[in-house]
Amino acid sequence: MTYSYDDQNIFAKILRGEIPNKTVLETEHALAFHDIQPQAPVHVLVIPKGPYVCYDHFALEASPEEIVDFTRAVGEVCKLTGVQAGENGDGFRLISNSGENGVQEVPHLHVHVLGGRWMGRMVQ
Ligand code: IU
Repeated sequence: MTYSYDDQNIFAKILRGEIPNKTVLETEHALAFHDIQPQAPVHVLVIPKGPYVCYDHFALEASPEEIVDFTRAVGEVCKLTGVQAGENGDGFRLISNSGENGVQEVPHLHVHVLGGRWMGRMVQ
């Protein structure tokens, strides 16, 4: 499978420092920042620094080091924002819209961390 990465997408520009962001956490392979249109009291986007289009691109082609760093960054963001599910936290929801049917708007992998309110049931 081939993935075509557009380096002019908005998150690529954020990673290059061309557009400001409200950073929550930066690691060797990941950046987390507040979504500009928050859908919940906590709404943070976590992105890998590498040029990965969508979740499957990252999961299938990123190095183990990138995957571990990114996964840990998501966990750290949950703790930093106080929405962790463990340690008596209230919990959160992770979403990664991927591709057309997933209604992905920005073609650089991002995981939404949503919390701070009841998120509702996704499947009835
Ligand atoms: P999606 O999963 O690709 O549909 O989500 C893209 C998100 O990126 C969406 O929640 C936007 O509010 C968010 N976003 C942003 O945080 N900063 C931006 O400059 C742009 C979009 I454009």
